[in-house]
Amino acid sequence: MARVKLQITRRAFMKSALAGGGGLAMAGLGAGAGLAAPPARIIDGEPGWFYRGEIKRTYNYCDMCPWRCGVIVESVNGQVYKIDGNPADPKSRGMLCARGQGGVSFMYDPDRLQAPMVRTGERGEGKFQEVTWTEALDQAAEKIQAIADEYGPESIAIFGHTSGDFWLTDYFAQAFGTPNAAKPSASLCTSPREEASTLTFGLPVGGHEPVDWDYLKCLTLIGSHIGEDSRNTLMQDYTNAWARGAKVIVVDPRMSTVASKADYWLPIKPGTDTALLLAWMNVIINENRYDAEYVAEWTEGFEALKAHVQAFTPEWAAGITELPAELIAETARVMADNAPQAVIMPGRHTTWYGNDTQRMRAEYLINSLLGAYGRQGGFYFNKSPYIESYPHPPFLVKGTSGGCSAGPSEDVANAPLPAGPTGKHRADGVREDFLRGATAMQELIDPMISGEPYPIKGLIVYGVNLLNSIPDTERTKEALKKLDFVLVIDVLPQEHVAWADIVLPEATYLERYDELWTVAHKTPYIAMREPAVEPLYDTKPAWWMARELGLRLDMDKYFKWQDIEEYLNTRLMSVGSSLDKMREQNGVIIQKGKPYFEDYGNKSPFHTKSKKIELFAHELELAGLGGLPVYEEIEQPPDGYMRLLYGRHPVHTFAKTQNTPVLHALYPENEVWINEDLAAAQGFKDGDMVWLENQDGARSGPVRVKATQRIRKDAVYLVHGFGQNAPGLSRANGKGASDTKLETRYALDPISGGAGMRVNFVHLVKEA
Ligand code: MGD
Ligand code: MGD
Ligand code: SF4
Repeated sequence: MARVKLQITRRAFMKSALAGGGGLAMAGLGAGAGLAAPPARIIDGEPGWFYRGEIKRTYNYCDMCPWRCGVIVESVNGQVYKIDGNPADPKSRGMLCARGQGGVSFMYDPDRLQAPMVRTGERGEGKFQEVTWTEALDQAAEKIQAIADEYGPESIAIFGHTSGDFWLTDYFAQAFGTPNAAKPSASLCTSPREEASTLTFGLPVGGHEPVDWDYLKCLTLIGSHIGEDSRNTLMQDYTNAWARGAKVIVVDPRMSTVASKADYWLPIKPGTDTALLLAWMNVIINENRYDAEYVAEWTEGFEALKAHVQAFTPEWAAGITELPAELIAETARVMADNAPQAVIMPGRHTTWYGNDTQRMRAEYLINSLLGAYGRQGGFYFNKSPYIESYPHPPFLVKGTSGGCSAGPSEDVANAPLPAGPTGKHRADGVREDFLRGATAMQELIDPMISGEPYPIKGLIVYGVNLLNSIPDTERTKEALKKLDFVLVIDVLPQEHVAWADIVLPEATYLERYDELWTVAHKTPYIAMREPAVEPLYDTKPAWWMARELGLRLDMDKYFKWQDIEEYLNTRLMSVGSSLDKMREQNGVIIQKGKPYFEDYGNKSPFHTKSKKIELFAHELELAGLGGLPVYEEIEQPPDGYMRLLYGRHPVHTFAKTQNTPVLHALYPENEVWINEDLAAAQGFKDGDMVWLENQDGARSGPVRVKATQRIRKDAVYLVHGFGQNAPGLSRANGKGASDTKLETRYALDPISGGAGMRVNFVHLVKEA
């Protein structure tokens, strides 16, 4: 009884604490260069910004991370002062996380790129000279054209991320005719979960994990670290469910923030999750705890699955996962007792060990046994909003860039499938090994070096942190040296910018219009982005750059629109709206969804061949990859080494916000988490400065030791995005250690093409 009381008290405390934290964040980080705006009339002897002139409010969607919450931006006299969550937007509901608030500071970062530049020194030296936009675009177009004439359009690769990437990675790439467009948010992030979902349900997960939070009773997180992964509405939904008393099971080798609030923390041996998942299925099936009616009506392959899991008992899994067999059985029962309002939430960053699609399928099979899909409190079916593309002639190739965001890239025409150098597609348009729905970014590097199976000679990098996001950075540098042409479009002098031939500085999301943000959701919706102020310095938006390049490359027929407002208004006309009407409707258009089975009448919501959930994946079986998930042992750390794990920090996004003044002030450098007893045995203590060295001799640091009992002895943990080597980033340069630089190898998932990066081992070296 005492335990229950304590739990309720703690939940109530957490709810108010989190609400308080949100309130603080909302009040605190908005004014000037993103610093606190005290609620006083006079600030530093001057009237508060809100008295200095008329407050202009504009609609936008946040670009500080890929979640893209709807925001309202307040500016006075051409200066942005404040960003608030848009209450009408389903992904912010009037709130923001710290990074969203930090957008003002991101925009006013004095280190920003300010004018187009051409290289004057060697690649990598970072020596440039400023030029006019006309000179930069003319030279870039000339180079691109020359490469395409000699080697074909496919010899230009385009890497893109952040929300303006649509213009380059999707629109420009498909119109130009290169299949070699890729986003890190696919093969370095979500591709296993998307591929597994497509194989099992015929449907992708989409950008927003469709957990029906309001009615949820039991949440299981496999590695997802909500709270450190600080996606705004996800944290709101989690907090509400938790405060309501939903059970929480967290599986993580590290006691993450969310694990510290969970009912069950399973400190699993890294890389053994599939064994745990198989054992959970064993318990759920053998104890008849599955939803037999649902399984009979909506799934295919149950008998094969039942036979398959017989050997995978909790005792078998205990020996592999280093978790007690009773705990494995008990947590399976907790899930089943709460079904169908019980879900294993698909993680987002799912490229871990190279066998990741099978692990994700195992998660989906459990959710299916519990009858969670299409049921209130389980998973809803998300639906994309209806809106027409801007009319254009058919593109030369179909998009293959993928990515975790169901956004602008849905807007692609039905063009023939390309044959990329990763050999994904047969000439008849059938996916060769049906594997790898999206082009794998890391696999496009080899053809840049070897020229096989055909050469890639030019690279356009839009909003991708090339030397901080792709493993094996030395290989990337080798490729950069070999290329005939490198064009970088960015807002900051990130490390890779020094390797460009031409640098085009973009205006930030607060200074530009952009493609509409179309979101597959329980309530499908469309959000708009408009500039709050004129672009700072000599910067321009991506849509303008893509169009200017297109016009110079004889692609006029794809760029008939004269400006972005015409483009957007034409699209919006198809849903009876316009930019003006959207402004009157709080910046969003919300449509009706079809979340549950009853919304489909006699039709099946699943898009597999059988129109059912395919527990047994025939396609995988035919390809020799196994119709049902199996546990595969992975390499263990050599003596004296620990596995390198990594993840997020609540106030930073990847490697792009470390230089943002207010976010830098909150968390200026990362730490290496190591088990306290192990650290002591190795002669290290909390606060020591060390270097990390991996199995191949790559080093990063110095970084501070965080000696803690909250992590297993076989792993260390770093927040991703630090340890940068970019002198132009005056705050971030040289702070902490880089997980990426220690990831000299990765394990390729044969099904999704995802690059598992948790296959590197490090040891601590005293700072010299
Ligand atoms: P992961 O990187 O998959 O994160 O966020 P998630 O999908 O939640 O998981 C990190 C967790 O996995 C860590 O707690 C780590 O200890 C644990 N882990 C490591 N190895 C294993 C293992 O073998 N088994 C298990 N069970 N757990 C393991 C990523 C997500 O975050 C993504 S993809 C994006 S795009 C967003 N990025 C982002 C950001 O940059 N900053 C912030 N603040 N939030 C973000 N939210 C999103
Ligand atoms: P960021 O560091 O956010 O990561 O990969 P990236 O998207 O490459 O880099 C964004 C880049 O865009 C930066 O160079 C930034 O300056 C620039 N930028 C920001 N705003 C704008 C803009 O408005 N316009 C333009 N043109 N540029 C802009 C993320 C990817 O990384 C993902 S999604 C995941 S989940 C993986 N995470 C991950 C990890 O956790 N560890 C390691 N080692 N590698 C990882 N790779 C993947
Ligand atoms: Fe911006 Fe935070 Fe929302 Fe991401 S979760 S879009 S950083 S407010």
